[in-house]
Amino acid sequence: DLSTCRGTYKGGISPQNPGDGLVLRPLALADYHNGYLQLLKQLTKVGEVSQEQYEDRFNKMKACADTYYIVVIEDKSTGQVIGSASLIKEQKFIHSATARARVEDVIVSDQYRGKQLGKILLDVLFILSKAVGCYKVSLECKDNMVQFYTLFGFTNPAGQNYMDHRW
Ligand code: 16G
Repeated sequence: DLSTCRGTYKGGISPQNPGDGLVLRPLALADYHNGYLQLLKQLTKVGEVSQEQYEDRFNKMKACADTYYIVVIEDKSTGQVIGSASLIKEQKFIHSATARARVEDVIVSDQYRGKQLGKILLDVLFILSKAVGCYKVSLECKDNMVQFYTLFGFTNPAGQNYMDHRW
């Protein structure tokens, strides 16, 4: 229910109306042909992903009930996906068997920046993470995005460190 969105926007836009010709919707199986993977290339290395691989991954995610929420913004005039953000819900035993959420793969296409679309995506993921019962939401991001996420109340809590190990 996007009407619970508490964000304020300039210029009369909102998650229900993200801008002229733009719509917010869940990622679809057909988005392989609508520039979704090309969009992700603006975030990081995507590599070769065939249509079959994309569809297999999409279907595996969809089969995990109440876990993957991938929200995209489509430009109806081109049919292309020009923004995306993913919320992943992780089940926990702690905090009375609750769940937590992670914000991942947030990207707005370079030609569409400065239109508050990142804010719309983030606000929608916040609403979703509360609606699906998560006690917190976290993310990791590149240095140049720290300021942006700070605007949404994300902090780097003392005593918690992001670490990874790559192969
Ligand atoms: C950023 C993204 C993360 C993504 C990673 C890819 C957000 C909030 N963070 O940290 O979701 O998976 O970049 O970078 O969108 P990598 O290819 O170096 O792992």
